[in-house]
Amino acid sequence: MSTTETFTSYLTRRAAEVNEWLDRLVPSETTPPEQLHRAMRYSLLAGGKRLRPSLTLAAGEGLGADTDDLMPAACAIEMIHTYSLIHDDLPAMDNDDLRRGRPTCHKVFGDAVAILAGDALLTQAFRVLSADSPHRYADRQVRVIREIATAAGTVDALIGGQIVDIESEGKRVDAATLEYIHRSKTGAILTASVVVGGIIAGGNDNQIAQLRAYGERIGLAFQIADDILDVTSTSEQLGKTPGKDQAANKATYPAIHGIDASNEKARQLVDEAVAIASNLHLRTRVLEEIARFIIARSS
Ligand code: GRG
Repeated sequence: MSTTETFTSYLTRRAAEVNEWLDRLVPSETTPPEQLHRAMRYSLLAGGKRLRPSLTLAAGEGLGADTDDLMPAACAIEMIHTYSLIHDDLPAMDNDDLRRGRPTCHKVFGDAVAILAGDALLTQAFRVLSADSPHRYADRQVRVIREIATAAGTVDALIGGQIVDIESEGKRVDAATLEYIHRSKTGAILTASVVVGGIIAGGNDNQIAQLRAYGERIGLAFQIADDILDVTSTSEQLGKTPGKDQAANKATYPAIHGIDASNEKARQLVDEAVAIASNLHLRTRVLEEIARFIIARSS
C-alpha cells in the first residue's frame, strides 16, 4: 500500500487482482457441465470484499512472500468461503434470497445445482491447493492444506460452528456457546487465512503463533461487527437481508451483551490485534489496517 492510497481503494485494488486469479482458477462457463460452472462462477465472482484473500496476502507479503505464490491459497480460501455462503443461504439452512447484492445461488439455479455448486467450490479449492508448482515448497503446501481443511471442518471450525448455530436457534444460548459459534463458524476460516500467508512465507513458529493470535481476535471482532450490522444496517448497505438474526431468534452478541458492550468488545479485540501485528514488524502495515477496517465497515 502506498502512502497516498486510502485503505478502501487499496482493498478494491487487491479484490480486482484476486478476481482475475479466481476467474482463471475455476472452469469457464462454456466448460461442460455448463450449468454447474455458471452457478459456481455466479456466486464466486459476484463481488464480495475478498477480505480472507486480502488477509493471506497481507500476512504473506508482510513476511516477504511473493504475491504469485500466495494467490492460489488466497483464492482457495475464497472458494471455501463462497461455498459456505451458498449452502448457508439454502432453504434448509438460513433460507436467504439475497447475497452480495444479488439473488442467492439457489434462487437463480435451483436447490440441487446450488448444493452441487457449493460442493464443487469446496473440492476445487483443494485441487488448487494441491496443484504442482515449481515455486512452492511441498512441506509448506501440506501444512497449508492441513490448516485450511481443519478450519473448514467440524472441530472448533466452520461446519462445527454452523451446526451448533442451527441447533441453538430459538433456544436460550449462554455467552460461552455464542462465543464458540462465532469463533468456529466465522473465526476459524479468518484465522486460517492469516496463518496460511505466514506458512507460505516460511514464517517461524513464533511468527505463526502471533499471526494465529491476531487472526483469532479479528475473527471474533468480525462476527461481533456482523451481528451489530444485522441490527443497524439496511439491505442496500449489506447486500443481504438485515434483521434476520432477530427474526430467526438467533443468539447474537448484541442480543446477549447489548450494543454498547458489543461495540466495546469488538474495539478491544481490534486494539489487541493491531498491537500483535505491530509487534511482528512486518514489511507492510496492512494487517493493522484490516483489523481497523473490520469494525469500521458498513457491509
Ligand atoms: C454452510 C458449512 C456452512 C457454513 C456456513 C459462513 C457461514 C457458515 C454462514 C454465513 C452466514 C453469516 C452471515 C455468517 C457471518 C459472517 C460471515 C461469514 C459473513 C460473510 O462474510 P463477508 O462479510 O462476505 O466477508 P463477503 O460477501 O464480503 O465475502
